Amino acid sequence: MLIQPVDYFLVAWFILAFACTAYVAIDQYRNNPEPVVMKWGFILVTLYTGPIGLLLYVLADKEPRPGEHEEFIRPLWKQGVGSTIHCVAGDATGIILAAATTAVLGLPMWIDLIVEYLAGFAFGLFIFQSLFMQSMMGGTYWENVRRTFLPELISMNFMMAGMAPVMSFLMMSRDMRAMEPSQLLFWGVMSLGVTAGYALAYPSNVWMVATQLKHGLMTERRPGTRFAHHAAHASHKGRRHHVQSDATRPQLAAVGGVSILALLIGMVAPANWVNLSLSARDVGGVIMPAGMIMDRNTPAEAMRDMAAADPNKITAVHGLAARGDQELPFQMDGGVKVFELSTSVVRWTIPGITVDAYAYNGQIPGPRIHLREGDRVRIHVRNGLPEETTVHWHGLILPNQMDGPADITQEPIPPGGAYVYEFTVEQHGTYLYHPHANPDRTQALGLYGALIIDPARAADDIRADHEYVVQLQEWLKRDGLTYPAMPMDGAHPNYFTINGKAYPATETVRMKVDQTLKIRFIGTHNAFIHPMHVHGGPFQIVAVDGQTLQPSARYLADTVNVGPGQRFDVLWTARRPGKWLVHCHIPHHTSNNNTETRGGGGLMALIEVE
Ligand SMILES: [Cu+2]
Repeated sequence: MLIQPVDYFLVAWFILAFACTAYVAIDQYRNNPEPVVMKWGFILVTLYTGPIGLLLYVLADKEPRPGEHEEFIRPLWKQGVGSTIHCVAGDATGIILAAATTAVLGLPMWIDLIVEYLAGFAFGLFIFQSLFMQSMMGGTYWENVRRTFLPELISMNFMMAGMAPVMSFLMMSRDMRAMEPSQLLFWGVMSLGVTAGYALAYPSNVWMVATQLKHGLMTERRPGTRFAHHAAHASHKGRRHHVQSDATRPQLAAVGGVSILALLIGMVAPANWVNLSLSARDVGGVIMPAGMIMDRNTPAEAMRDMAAADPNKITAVHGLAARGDQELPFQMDGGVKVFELSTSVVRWTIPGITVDAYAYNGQIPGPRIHLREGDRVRIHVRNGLPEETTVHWHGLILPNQMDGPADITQEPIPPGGAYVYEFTVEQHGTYLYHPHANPDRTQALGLYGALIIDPARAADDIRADHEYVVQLQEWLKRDGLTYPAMPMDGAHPNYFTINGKAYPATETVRMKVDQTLKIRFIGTHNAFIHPMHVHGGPFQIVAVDGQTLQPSARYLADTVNVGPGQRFDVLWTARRPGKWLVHCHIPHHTSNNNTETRGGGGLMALIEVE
């Protein structure tokens, strides 16, 4: 699926590459007196490098006018082009086939590189070089394998020295779809790698042609073919002759030695920066947030943890009108309240932007579970996420196996799996539920909801004329993708929501002078302590973490620090008419990606008092 700008570029690039390849193929066979092996060399290299291959063909090999091919291809730089072409055609084909195979097999990147080198070398030596040399110099196939071993080694070393770092850095960079042969990005990296390999191998090929270790382009005018009658005009009739190279041993040792050095640097140096022990299967084509610190020790699990929610897994799209925190209906089963919760990936409007979120019952926040002290409840949880989950009932006294911590009190619920939680509600007050399987990622992507428990005794109820549940969340939306926001480099949030909406889309509480409002602040978010502030005079803090404070312990304040997992029930009285703000006092959290709309953004809502 096309989910990043580079994807559109790659589609255009490959269309162009196929068009260039078609042109080179047709022109080579129709109009150009090259031997077959060389024709195929240009066709393959054009397939891998698109317009660059076409350029090389037209400038160095395409016969400009009938009968001029022999003269046209004679300059050393063109012979160098041809020599590099038939090296790269074989080497790159071997490397690309090996890369696709090792990716599918799930081998680590460093083994990939070694297999690719061997495959590229074998392909180049046994197919392109030897066949080419045989067609040019005659002799047996194995004589030519022996004769071409050293030139092939030098050329392949430089080729891989250019291609290996391109593959290592780009495959193990932010967008790891580059490791998946099923993705266009993989083929884009291969194309860029072949181009880099060609550029690095070219100078050594020019030298090898100059010293007659290799030959580059040729003209083949077989009698009976359409090119034959031009042969008479050509001043140079073919080059089928055996030449002894004039390269000296010290020269060969120096060039060979430098090629080996370049190869080692190209293969090994990237390991200083990227983790070459990972395989395509380990990282699964995930995309990392920009600016995230990834080093040579970053494990695949850490990458998967920080990766963007996969837009391909979205099952529903919700517009601005959709609201979360809807009270969850239940069915009675012999005195047990039975609830249904299911997780899935949805696209949710904040607004202004959408986030690709993990949701309970398709809502952000998840549906409100409204219970009564003494209730027996059963909650069926179905997991529609592409990863494991569990549910933790934050703050509740319940049997240990109902508590939710994955791998501690229960097996995590696998994708497609289910689990049943059942317990008796012994408390009352403001609570929350959230996943306890990798909450670092899954809660940050939207899995949380309010648990509101009414007291059994009316005397325990602290009533107000209006009630407002405030669930906080931090989001990181960048490059069209939603990453789980985390308090770490590259993962800091840039959007903030109250009940799944950022100001000015947050709801407005409407009340009259002298009426009271009970705000239940819930720390459903993961990273920050949000100092939640109400304008228009102080509120009274009446309950903390679901525990009602004794009247003597209640106190007035106008700002309360709401950390992850904390709850504060506060009573606020409308003293004066007007528009009074509820907002976080970290001003960055009242902006939407550093912009303000109608006086703010993010963690901000209005109380309108008449
Ligand atoms: Cu804040």
